[in-house]
Amino acid sequence: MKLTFSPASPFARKVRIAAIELGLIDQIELTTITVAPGQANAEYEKINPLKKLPVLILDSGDVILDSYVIAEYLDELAGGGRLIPASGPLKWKVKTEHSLLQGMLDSMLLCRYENAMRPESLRWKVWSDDHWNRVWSGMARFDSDAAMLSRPLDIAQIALTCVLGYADFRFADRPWRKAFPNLDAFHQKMLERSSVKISLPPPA
Ligand SMILES: N[C@@H](CCC(=O)N[C@@H](CS)C(=O)NCC(=O)O)C(=O)O
Repeated sequence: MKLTFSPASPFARKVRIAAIELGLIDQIELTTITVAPGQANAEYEKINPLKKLPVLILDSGDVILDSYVIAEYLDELAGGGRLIPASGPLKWKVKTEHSLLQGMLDSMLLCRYENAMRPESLRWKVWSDDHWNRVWSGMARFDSDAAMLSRPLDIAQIALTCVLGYADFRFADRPWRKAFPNLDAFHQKMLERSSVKISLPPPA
């Protein structure tokens, strides 16, 4: 299998951590590609018309996207119910938390594209501030969720780790550790896992 990948992508990092935790990383070749808004990549658009990474390309040639669906596929390959509970109330809790975290990552990426890539004269600060506020509110919600922060590892915790890692990587001036000490402790604990440590984004 091949995974389209960038070391800076929090979505690709989520899949990489999941694959390591599931013992499947040796079956996956990481293929580094560059995608960015405003830049054509005709070859890659044939694989994913959305021109986003990651996608998982199976040996059969079939393509799986997006990052959550890839994680779900890998979880099933590893026996099922490992990072995504197979059934019951916890399944829906984890999936809902993951959706919230996915939205937070989307908002962070929009802020990044708006503030780093869009021509300065065209930037819409009210809009990017609104997206950052969604991220901050999401962090506050998880900071007060002791049960979520202390459960056995699942895909929502991996996604939260990727949110916090991306905040450090691209928004180093936002003091999330000071505002959310429980998230800080959670992040420290996650960093004890080699999957989390080796997948940290490169120095910005
Ligand atoms: N919902 C997608 C989001 C993926 C995504 O936004 N990836 C970013 C990289 S971190 C990307 O490919 N951006 C390129 C673009 O939007 O042009 C997933 O979970 O895989």
